[in-house]
Amino acid sequence: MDNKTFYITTPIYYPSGNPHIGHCYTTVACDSIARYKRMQGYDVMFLTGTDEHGQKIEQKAAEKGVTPKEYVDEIVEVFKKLWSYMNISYDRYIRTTDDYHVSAVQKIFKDLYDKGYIYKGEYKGKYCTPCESFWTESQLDEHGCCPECHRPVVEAKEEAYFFKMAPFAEKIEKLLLETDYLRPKYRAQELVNNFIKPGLEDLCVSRTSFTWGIPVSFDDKHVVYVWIDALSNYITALGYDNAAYDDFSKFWPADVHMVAKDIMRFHAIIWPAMLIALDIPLPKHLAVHGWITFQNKNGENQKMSKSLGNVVDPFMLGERYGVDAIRYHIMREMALGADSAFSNEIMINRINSDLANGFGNLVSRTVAMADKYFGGTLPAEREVGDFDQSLNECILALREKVDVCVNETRLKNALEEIFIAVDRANKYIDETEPWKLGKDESKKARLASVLYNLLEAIRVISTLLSPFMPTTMPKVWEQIGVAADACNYENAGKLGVLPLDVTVHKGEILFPRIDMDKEIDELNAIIEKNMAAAKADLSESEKTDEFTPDELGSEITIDDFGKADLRVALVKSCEKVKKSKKLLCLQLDDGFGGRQVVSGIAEWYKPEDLVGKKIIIVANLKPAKLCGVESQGMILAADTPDGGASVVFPDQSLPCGSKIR
Ligand code: ME8
Repeated sequence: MDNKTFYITTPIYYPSGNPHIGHCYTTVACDSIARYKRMQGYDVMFLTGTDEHGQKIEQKAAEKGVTPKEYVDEIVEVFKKLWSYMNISYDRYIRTTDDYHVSAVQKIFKDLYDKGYIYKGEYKGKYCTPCESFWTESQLDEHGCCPECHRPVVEAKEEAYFFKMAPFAEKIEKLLLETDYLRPKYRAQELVNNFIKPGLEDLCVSRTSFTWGIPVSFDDKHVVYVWIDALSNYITALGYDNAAYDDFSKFWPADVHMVAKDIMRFHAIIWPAMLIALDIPLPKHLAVHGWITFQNKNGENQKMSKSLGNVVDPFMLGERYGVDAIRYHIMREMALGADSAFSNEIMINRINSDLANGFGNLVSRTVAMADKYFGGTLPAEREVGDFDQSLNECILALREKVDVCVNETRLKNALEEIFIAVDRANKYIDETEPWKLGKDESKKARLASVLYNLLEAIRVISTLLSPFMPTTMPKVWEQIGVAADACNYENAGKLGVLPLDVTVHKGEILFPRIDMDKEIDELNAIIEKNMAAAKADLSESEKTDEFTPDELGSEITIDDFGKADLRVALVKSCEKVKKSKKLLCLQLDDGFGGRQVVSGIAEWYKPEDLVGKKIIIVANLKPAKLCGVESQGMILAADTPDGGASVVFPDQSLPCGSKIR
């Protein structure tokens, strides 16, 4: 396998906030593949980095009163610290502010311009500031918002350079539909239908409205706008158009670019178009995974978002459960293509069942029995028996099964295969009942065989697990008495590697069992604290930036709406409803003699916040009793991003009883 190379990349992340478990997913997945390929003997280049230009960074730095570079420098350190904490074995880290990248992007831009693929024009369109993306009217979602993040877009118009997309449409359609570039393949048709069939729009590739970017070398009023800068990282980091590195001919084309679905379009359409224009061979695979969403304590799935304070902090999880358990959980949960909800319950169950009870128990039981019955060193005698063949066949077939899954970037399936073997080995213990063999002096040879088979199974399993959980497996090797260098890829394909008289060493518990109830209470307390802190920390613009509204309700007619009688009313007095933490009782002047309304807003409003204010009520709602108190209608309030309520205050000069239509 000499001279075989393998090049894998993560996206380059925006250092516009601290990294979270979502960033970890792609990075840990790429790291595991990179480690697996190294174990297979490949010469691997694993690239990650940060995408440091753009308006958002410029704005955030200004809010903090620092330069954009100072701002990104600080966050890049947190990314690097996290990658080292998570045991990420990247070979190269690119920052788009690195000089060599800057000058290479300028050359690439000029090259595309000289070839006639970039031209100057004027951009008029819908612009999503958080995503830094222009969209056409037809691409907006059903609410007229950004189709990626569903936040509002603004009209934008400015002189800009454009990258012609039409010349590449046919080739890209073929790439998507007729090759296995895109994984999972089922997303190809959706891309072709949404973007290629309606006619590929030219891409805006420069901006004049901000300065934090790479200047266009021949027109310095413009900075290169996001995607040409960002996507080029995959080749500049190898030395394309620069002298900082000399690895382009060795590693290009990339074997795997891994990204989440939010940036699939850019990697599936724009990146191939750029490469075709530059006459560069296309990468082999684009692996697209879904989003990690967050399941809150009420069991609802929410997008992970800074303003919700629910971004799961990988440092905190690592401290509590160990980095390898976190690595295992995120890879085991996330299937290629599909979203996956991050829930603390699922994570703890997974750690307990697979790692503590499954693999951890297999190792500790086996080592403990070798210690108990043979003082740690197996005797050389052997006796073959029932179930040996079935276990050994399962273990011998494992490496190839895992190879296939890793080659197809299906890491969840790779781990599933490995844990089928773990279960098989645990079942072998139940089948062979070594504790019974241990009581009978005449069964010592059989007992030695059983334990040896188990140790061999553990050796193969732990070798194949080591790219996924690189910290724990060397501890396993220590316990089963095998040298780390014997736990290599070649040996993972055969049995009989351990010496017959192998000596085990009892060690620490690999994955301690977690007390679910205690942990969940503690984690919920941490999340609530984080949510409050996140809310206090965010700037006003960010609070609304990150908010995703609920789905729109189903259509109603004007007559349906007319049934609701909405009126302006004045809060004359207000008090808490006894025996209820949530309810306030409001006495209102509704312009018709007054009424009493009970509202579940006590968590967010004190009575004195409301007295003297005009509000809006649903005046013809059938009266109901809440906590025994009659409510004649309800008051209007909006959901807030943190799950609270915000009362709607109309123009305060409106008379009581004014109808709202
Ligand atoms: O898009 N679930 O950077 P970015 C799963 N700079 N993956 C997630 C995730 C989540 N909740 N959140 C983030 C950019 N990711 C550009 C990329 S590449 C030339 C330029 C991961 O910081 C996922 O891999 O917004 C996603 O594609 C990437 O972070 C986006 O990171």
